[in-house]
Amino acid sequence: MTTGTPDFRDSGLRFPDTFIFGAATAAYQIEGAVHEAGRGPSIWDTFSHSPGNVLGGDTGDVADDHFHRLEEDLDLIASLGLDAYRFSIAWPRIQPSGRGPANEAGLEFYGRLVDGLVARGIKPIATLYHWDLPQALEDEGGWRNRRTAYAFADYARIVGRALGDRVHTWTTLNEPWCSAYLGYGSGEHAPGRQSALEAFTAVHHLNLAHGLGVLALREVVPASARMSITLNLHVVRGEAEAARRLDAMGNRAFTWPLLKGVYPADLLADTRTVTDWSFVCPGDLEIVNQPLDVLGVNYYSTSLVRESAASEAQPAGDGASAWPGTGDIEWLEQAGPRTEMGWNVDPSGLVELLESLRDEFPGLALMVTENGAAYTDVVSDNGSSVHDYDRIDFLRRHFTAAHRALESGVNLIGFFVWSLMDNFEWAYGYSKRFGIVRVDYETLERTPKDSALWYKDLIAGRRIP
Ligand code: IFM
Repeated sequence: MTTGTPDFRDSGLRFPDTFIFGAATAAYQIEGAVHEAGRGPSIWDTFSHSPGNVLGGDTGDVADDHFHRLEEDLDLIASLGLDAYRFSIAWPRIQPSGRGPANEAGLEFYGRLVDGLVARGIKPIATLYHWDLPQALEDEGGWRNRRTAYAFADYARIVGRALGDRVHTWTTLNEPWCSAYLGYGSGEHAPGRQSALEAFTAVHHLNLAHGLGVLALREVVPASARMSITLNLHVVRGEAEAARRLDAMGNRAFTWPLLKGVYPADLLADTRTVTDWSFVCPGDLEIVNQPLDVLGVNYYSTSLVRESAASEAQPAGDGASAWPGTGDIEWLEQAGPRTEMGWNVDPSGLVELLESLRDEFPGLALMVTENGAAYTDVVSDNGSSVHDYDRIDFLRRHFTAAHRALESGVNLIGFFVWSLMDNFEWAYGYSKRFGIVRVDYETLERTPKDSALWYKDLIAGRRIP
């Protein structure tokens, strides 16, 4: 039964003692030290250093300098009382050119991170791929090339062998939608390619990499280790046919092969002028369809769409689009409030998404692996405090939404705030701050914002303050 205020601004709601409260980051967004300890170049190094790709010419060269501030950051994580910390491992730190033997210095860094978490009683949740593909693999075709999926499995095996006894949950990929459609469709993300065919090819090779990665991990990690993938699923509302098409391309292109072992027939039909999906080889879908212990869900906002009467259907051929072949679909302006990203704030979308996953995949454990917001911080005169009321309000509403999902029988086991600290927000560079901890990019000093203190309170009491 759903209770509480209609605007999701509840307080006092209690979460189960076993609920996992965490915060998340990703390697390229925080680590810096891109030329150190044997790390090879990634597609994001190349992309961010190519003029015009990232706002202000920002790069991840220094980022939050987390690589050099590991101990300080571990203490920061512990000071907030987090149950778990979700981080990603940079593939080019482990295999500088994407293949071959492990770079011991890279493994040593993540070993220290994992040990530091365990020593502080914090569960390590490791993502193997959060977009920083070794450039050498992109030079061989990147996710257009099936061999990249096999290289990913080798990489997963190396990392699993080194850290498998201490990592609580393994996430193969973060948001493969972004890797495929923004990386190869619209070109807004690295490697900046713009082709519908390449985007769909990348979708499948990422799905394949997930399956091969899980199989490789299972060879080397203890049976108790949990396997997952994180998807940014789209809550698409509005006209049914337009919503169906976007749901097929954005959501079911991943959930169905991963969880049912098939690509949706409507997706194959919708995209037939671009591809016959013959890059899906016999046996692939059995590999992709591995049992999952938990599905990670990243949620930020909703979309409202309708088919446009005005424009002719855009041929689903090549051209820059994150949603290839959907030029006839209009994305409608939605009611506010909005975050600094321009995304609408709608916690009801999170409930809707979690409930729809509960209904489609009964029993599957779910974890919100990212939720949070970019806002402009109000820093006190002496810099010692940061008042981010908007972010607290955003988080309150989304924790309330998560609680409502729990009440309605969703098997939701955890919630991770994006992000632990301000960081490199991809094509927006450092212009958007998602952190609950402020990073001063001049001094690299960290200051917990009011939202961090609010979250600490929440975790300590297992209830929304
Ligand atoms: O910063 C990103 C993160 O890397 C992936 N999910 C969305 C976040 C905010 O845009």
